[in-house]
Amino acid sequence: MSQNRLRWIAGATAAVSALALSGCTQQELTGWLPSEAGITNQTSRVIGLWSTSWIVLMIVGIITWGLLLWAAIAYRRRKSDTGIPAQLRYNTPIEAFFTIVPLILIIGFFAFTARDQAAIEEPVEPEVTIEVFAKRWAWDFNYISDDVYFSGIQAQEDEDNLIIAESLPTLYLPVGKTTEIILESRDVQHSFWIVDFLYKKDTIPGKTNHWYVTPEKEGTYAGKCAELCGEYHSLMLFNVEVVSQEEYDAYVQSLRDAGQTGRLGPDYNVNLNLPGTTGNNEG
Ligand SMILES: [Cu+2]
Repeated sequence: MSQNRLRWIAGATAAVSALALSGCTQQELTGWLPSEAGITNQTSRVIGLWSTSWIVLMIVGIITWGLLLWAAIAYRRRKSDTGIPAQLRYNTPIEAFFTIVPLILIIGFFAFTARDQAAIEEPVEPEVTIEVFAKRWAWDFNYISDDVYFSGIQAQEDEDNLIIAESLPTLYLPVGKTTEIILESRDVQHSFWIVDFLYKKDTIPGKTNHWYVTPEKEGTYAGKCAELCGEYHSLMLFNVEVVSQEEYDAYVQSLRDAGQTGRLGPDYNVNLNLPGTTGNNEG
């Protein structure tokens, strides 16, 4: 390759990278994830894992596409060629390379994912404990620390099939407080997903799951069921309001004033006749 051409390629590469790196939008910084760093104590960790994985994969992609293109051009059929080209098989160094490099990549992705997952799943002493019961097709929220509850209904639609925002169940969380969310199901398997928190976890009948999170930014966030659970799964929506401690206390007081004290426990579950349960006729 001539010096001139090399210089041209180097120049073009530098120009493209400068362009790509200078004008990073918020979307690009988060790798198009629907969130941003600092919404919870976990979002920057998730965004970091996601974006770094993409950068590594893009580099692998560019090298691979480059090699493909180079092979196609360098070994293209010339006018002087006759017959079929030399038939090659078995190249141990290249085959070993093709096996070992992806293996190293996969082990790397696994290790970093396991590290971040362990950090996110680490139980912490909660300042606020919320118990969530998923049910077809809505949510019940028990504010265990404050002994009040809220019982949701599934999203309602207007004549144009648009969701009526006021009909959605809303979960209130105080900002900056270590929160334990206890996840349970009243019927079938659901998944509790707060989109901007970049995390979801299944609610499984007969099993209790835990999620530890500290919301760090006040705001309204969308939540939904992320496990197909029946006819109105798509209407199993909720909102999350991350609010100041004063607003949270005022909300808790409003539930208390409405008489919603105590807990909507498992006695409201649908599947009461689990194995080992004695029949009703035996009293
Ligand atoms: Cu569901």
